[in-house]
Amino acid sequence: MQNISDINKIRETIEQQINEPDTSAALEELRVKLLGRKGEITLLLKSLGSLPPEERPVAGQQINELRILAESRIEEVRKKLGRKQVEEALKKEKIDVTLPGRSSSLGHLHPLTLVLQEMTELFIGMGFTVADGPEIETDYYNFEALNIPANHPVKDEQDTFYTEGGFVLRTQTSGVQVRVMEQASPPIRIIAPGSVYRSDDWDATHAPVFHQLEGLVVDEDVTMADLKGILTLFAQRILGEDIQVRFRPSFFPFTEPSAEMDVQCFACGGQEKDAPCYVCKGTGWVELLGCGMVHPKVLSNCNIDPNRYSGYAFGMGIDRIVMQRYGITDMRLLYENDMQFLTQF
Ligand code: 2NL
Repeated sequence: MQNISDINKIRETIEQQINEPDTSAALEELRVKLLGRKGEITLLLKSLGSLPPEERPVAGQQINELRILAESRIEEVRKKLGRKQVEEALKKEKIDVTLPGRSSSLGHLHPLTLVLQEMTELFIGMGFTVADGPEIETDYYNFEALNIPANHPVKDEQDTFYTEGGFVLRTQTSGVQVRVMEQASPPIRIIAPGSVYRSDDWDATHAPVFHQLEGLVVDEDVTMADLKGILTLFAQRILGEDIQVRFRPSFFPFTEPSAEMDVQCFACGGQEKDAPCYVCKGTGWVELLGCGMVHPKVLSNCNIDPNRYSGYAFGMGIDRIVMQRYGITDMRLLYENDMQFLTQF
């Protein structure tokens, strides 16, 4: 049975205990103890009904005052604890703005990209545009359209990766040029740079993925002299005005006649004729690219009349050129993402 002395006792408890909680959890515990469903003040209110009716209004008012007192004291302490929490957080999170900042390191382009961009810009300067296409090709665009029918021995040299749906990872970027020839009419003047694939093992001079830049010019009256002029200019721009070039007969199924363009060895300058130069092996010349006049069959495959138009094409591997330019002796370094190697460029 609760009575007036209980009220006084609870009021004293409030005054004594209200400042004890130092966390919001402890404060909540105190609130439940006083005002919760089974809290002391709540029980007191519930016991009103057992008092004689004439005592109820006075007791009721006193209990109510007690409830208001408890609520307001708890609210005060809640605010005080909140402020304390913020102050502590601020103390902990203090930032020393005078400390020097941490610098972030800036990346840079891969040597393959650097050389590819430099070459692309040279050709753009000579009036070429850049064409792009898929790396997963059909047998038709990678081989057939280029005068490489099924069972042609070149398919052995250019063995690649095949998908279950009958596609191949392109062995050259020529498919890009075939698509351009199908869709545009001459004059055509394009380069097609990009990744190409062969089923080679990884070793110092081979990789199953490498990079190629091919070029194609088709117009009326295009001759081998145009090919020699443009490619000699390209070699001079990329390796220096004084570089010597030579063209050797060669064979590609998609060009006729075909040639290989060599440049004077840029490591020994063609001088080490007897001593074994690591770049030219003492020959004085380094192979830079393959080229030739576009085969009439390739033109007609792309609906271009070989009696009216002629064209020249060329293709070069970028990886070997990058290796020669920077004196890299192992091709795998270009693909291993070793930061110690890459940050040198
Ligand atoms: C090499 C030689 C070459 C071509 C690529 C070509 C493309 C079309 C038509 C005719 Cl669409 N030819 N490309 C021509 C000659 C040589 O590449 O050694 N590449 C790494």
